[in-house]
Amino acid sequence: MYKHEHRLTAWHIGIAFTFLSIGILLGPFQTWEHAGLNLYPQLKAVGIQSYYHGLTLHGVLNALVFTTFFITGFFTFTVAHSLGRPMRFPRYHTVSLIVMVVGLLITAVPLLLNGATVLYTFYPPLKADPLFYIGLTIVVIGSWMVGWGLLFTWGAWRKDNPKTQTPLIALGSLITMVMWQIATIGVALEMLLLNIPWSLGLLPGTDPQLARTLFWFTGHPLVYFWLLPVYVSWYGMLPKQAGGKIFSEPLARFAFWLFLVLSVPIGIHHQYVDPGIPAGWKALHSILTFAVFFPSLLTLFNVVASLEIGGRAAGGKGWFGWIFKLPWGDPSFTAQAFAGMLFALGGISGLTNASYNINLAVHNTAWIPGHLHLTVGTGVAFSFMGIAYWLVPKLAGRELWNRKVALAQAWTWLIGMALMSNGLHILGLRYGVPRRSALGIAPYAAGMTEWTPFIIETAVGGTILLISIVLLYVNLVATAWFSRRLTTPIEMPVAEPWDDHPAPAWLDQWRPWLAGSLALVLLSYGPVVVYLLSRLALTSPGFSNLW
Ligand code: CU1
Repeated sequence: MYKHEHRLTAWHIGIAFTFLSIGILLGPFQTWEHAGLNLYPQLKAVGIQSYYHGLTLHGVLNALVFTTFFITGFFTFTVAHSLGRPMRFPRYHTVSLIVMVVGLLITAVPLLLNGATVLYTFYPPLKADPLFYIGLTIVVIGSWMVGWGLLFTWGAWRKDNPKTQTPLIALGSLITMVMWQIATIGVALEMLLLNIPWSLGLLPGTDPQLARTLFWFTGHPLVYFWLLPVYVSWYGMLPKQAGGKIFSEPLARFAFWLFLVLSVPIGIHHQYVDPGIPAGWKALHSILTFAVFFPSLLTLFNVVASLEIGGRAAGGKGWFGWIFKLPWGDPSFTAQAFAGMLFALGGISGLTNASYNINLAVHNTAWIPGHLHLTVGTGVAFSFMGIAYWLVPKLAGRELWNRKVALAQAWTWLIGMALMSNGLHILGLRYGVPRRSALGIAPYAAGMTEWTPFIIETAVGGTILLISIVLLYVNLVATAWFSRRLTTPIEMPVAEPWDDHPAPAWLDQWRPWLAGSLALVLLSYGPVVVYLLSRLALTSPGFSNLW
């Protein structure tokens, strides 16, 4: 059953982890550089030309390539299994995968050759080779195609099941892909109207303010594109893995719909210090950002309550005793539970970032990478690793190679990331240490002895994370090719609702939520984009490879 879907998922996820291996291994070198151990001259032997070249590969491969390929693969799996039917157009999904791979290969050429050292946000006036922008655009188009294919499949299912409520796992997956369609309008416009013609020499210059605004139109909901697949797992699968049930399934559905409505119209919280955006719009996006914290709190409450059901079913007593009864010997559960714990802290630092005035203290400081390593680097990536601990064995038809190695990987990620992000948060908040920078060679960093303990903490964390990365890859490679064949097949874990109150009908209707989403996008961005277009100035030259 689902042979084609499983093969597609295996390719998506295999490509995701392959490219992640390059990006993730470059991370620890940055922390060592800050601590005075500059290995970038040695990295030239493998083609990494500079700190910034390595930093760009780290960001693009981890945050853009790994996430996108993992998500499209994971959702091909979840939608097929949750709806209980194969893809409506199987060959079309092969074509979508090929489109994504072609885009990735086009992106990879300038990226690996130091022709696109513009970091993963590719802020103009930093200017990359046109192939970088063209390739990334094609990857996004391929991801749209996957999303359309999933919707076609759902449409066929709906026709056969007109009265049935869409299963939660399929619904969460589909809402994520629809949100992604809306979210990527911004970066599509940035690429097609500004970056691509500009890098081809067809425009006299670019307008960085407009480009950045279009980027963050996509750049903020991008974090929900990363996160919602994790929520699909935390709501739909993790309670089952913990022996529990979903505390409130209707509440889970409600949270997904709220994310559809609130993910996009808040991107300007990344632009509080941009001079070209009127203050009132910054305030509106700030308020809406606090609104999107609401479904995150619902999720925290609902997921923890669902796990508590499992802990109590296993005999856990008292306020906290149930926690110890959770399946801490299962690496898939443990990685995702740890990811959730660190992610909660990342949510709190996210509230700090979202606060208009407090943001000024941490903007462009090391606090920000501290925050994003707790969110995308842990809440998301660590959860994807946890999912891989059951999904890769399932797809390979082999047992997880070594459960203890996987548990050691989870513990080292927890400890390494706690140290590294703590160091970065303090460096940014207390000392204003800038983000993105090669601190080891920065003249202003010389003699800053107060920074030293936290820079060392960061480097120790980075080194522990390196150990974790090695443990992860040894296990995944061994599981995929060398481990023992499965004797009993692995099924996708599907959590049942705790009580059998069905979700109300308004939680299974697309129209009101889509209308709300589009209305808020128009309200929050329409006037800003019109304002920026009325002042369009294609005057900025491009800067490339200054390092
Ligand atoms: Cu954001």
